Amino acid sequence: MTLRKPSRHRTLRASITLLASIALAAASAAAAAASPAAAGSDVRHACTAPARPGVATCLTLIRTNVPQRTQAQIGPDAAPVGFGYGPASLQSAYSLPSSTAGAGQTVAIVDAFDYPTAAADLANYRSSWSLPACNTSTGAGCLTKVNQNGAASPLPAPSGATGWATEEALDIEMVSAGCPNCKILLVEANTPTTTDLGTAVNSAVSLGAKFVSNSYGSSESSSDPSTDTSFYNHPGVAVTASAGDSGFGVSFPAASPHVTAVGGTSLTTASNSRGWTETVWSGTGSGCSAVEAKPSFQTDTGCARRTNNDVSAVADPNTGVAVYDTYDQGGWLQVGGTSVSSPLIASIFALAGTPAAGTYPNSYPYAHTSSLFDVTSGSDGSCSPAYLCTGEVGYDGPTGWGTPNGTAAFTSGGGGGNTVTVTNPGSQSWTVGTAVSLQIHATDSASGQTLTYSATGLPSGLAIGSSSGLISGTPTTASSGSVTVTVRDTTGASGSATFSWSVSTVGGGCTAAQLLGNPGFETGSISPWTSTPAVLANTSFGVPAHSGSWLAWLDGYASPHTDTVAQSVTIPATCKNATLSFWLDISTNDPTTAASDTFKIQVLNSGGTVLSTLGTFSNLNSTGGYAQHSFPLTSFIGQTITVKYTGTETLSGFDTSFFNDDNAITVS
Ligand SMILES: [Ca+2]
Ligand SMILES: [Ca+2]
Repeated sequence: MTLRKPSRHRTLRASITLLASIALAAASAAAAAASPAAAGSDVRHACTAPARPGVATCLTLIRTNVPQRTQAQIGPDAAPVGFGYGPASLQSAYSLPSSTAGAGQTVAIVDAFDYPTAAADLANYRSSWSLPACNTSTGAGCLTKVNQNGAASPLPAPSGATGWATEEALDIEMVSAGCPNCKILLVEANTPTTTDLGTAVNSAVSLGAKFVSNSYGSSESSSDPSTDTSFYNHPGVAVTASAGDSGFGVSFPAASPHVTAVGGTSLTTASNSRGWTETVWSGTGSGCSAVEAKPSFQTDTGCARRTNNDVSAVADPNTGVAVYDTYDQGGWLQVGGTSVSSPLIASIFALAGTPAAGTYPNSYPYAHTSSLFDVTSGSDGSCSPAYLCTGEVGYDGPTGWGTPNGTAAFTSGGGGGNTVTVTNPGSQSWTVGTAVSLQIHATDSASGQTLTYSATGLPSGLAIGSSSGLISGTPTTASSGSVTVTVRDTTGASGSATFSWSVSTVGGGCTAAQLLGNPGFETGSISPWTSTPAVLANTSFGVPAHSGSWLAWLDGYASPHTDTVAQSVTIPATCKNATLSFWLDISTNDPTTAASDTFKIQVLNSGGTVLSTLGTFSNLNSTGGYAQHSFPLTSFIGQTITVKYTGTETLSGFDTSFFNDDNAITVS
């Protein structure tokens, strides 16, 4: 007998765990080794000085192959053509309520040095794109400039040839594009040191801004956590920061667990219902922080510390935006970099409304993941695990949970986005003194959620495992009532199921027994089970048994395949209780978006007709090890039945193995 199945794929947790543990080192190494700001062809950095310890650089990239034009060359009050996206395109791409929302809100922009022509350039940007002019009675669309201490004077020295004026032009114009009704507070730090920029952030918050954008960064440092505490920890304020323009690697302050880390995409028009499509911009920063703690709302498993990013928006200079800067540029120019996406996201937070006091708005998108456009392709480098640098379904490093689809993902009120579904196990009838084992099953519409189980109305002697969902124990007294199981995810979304549960003192009607033969496959042969070929397996294959060394291994071929294993029993008519239980380990690398591969538990009569499907598990139910499941067979007392497990694999290139062991049909 040939037992080994060399062609079979093995999605084994041992190797996954190993990858996760080396990922941190790999991510840190990659960040450290990231080449200094490779801007690519036809692009140059607006800020000429690169970041160095304690000094940030701005994150704007200027297209050098798009000739700059004065407003006079384009025509008075005319919108520029050929310089990248303007407000209408950005509002369309992200479904923004820009014309109706944002009144009364102030978005602060923190940058270094003075931008002397800021007010005039902004007025020209707004008029050429037909945005309303500054309303001096309401402040809508108006610019206020202050120094890093929040005072109107003295302003810092003009930016000169440092390039920061272009950064400031981009920032205030992106706020205008996203939120034309917002007031804009430009806080100008004396220099781009961490301390000066951080002081400017604190002044912005002191002046009442609930939205603060930071389009700058530097590489991580061991002092970042204390810098974060001093300058970037502002509950009730949406603080955003650019993820960086040097590809895979983490930038500060984007790495702060209190800041919304904003990644970058390539944005192009498309003939789909949205009219737009996005991929990861290859230049965006992302990855696993070397020093910052993981915020509670992040549940990705490939990074033990803060993962960047949270959300994203357009940043690719090749799909960049039009900016007007007459101070150190030639008027209209096309720019990119994550300096585009940070102020844009800050303006969308402003459209969404004032953040709730005491909350960290960077957690909001995690509670509303379905209100973002998921970006699923492209990458910003090489890394492991791949999601830290690769666009994937659901959360990924470069784009976070995705790009804005309206403002819902930027509002407080956790739980609005996810749906938790609890499978109702049906009415339960048990007897005093008989051990109970009932697994509650639940699924979440969002991936990567940790579920917490609780129950009310359980008979005395029983309890539910808060992380396992297994109701176990031994009932101590007769009772009858209803049980409600509630399952909650990390965003606060919850679902519940209510079912009746009776405990009787009536003893068994037949001799207590276990009816299945070879229940744990330890005879080393399949009999008296029947199965499709190559289901009997041994731990020497590298697959796990629940006990002993033998098990049933269904599927795991990474191609469409069906395996079955079945056994017939007769449940004596004199019995009052009959329960099927078994252990199941679901090992999978399928996408977590659909129940692609399934394990079905059915009862058939002796003629082969399905009498009942007791339950179905799928790749979505993988718990990282064996879990016990049980189903009542009370309605089949007195019958000869076949219990049949069917494992069905539907995807090519992804494999799911269903490991089954230690089956039992107990009667009494
Ligand atoms: Ca994604
Ligand atoms: Ca076994």
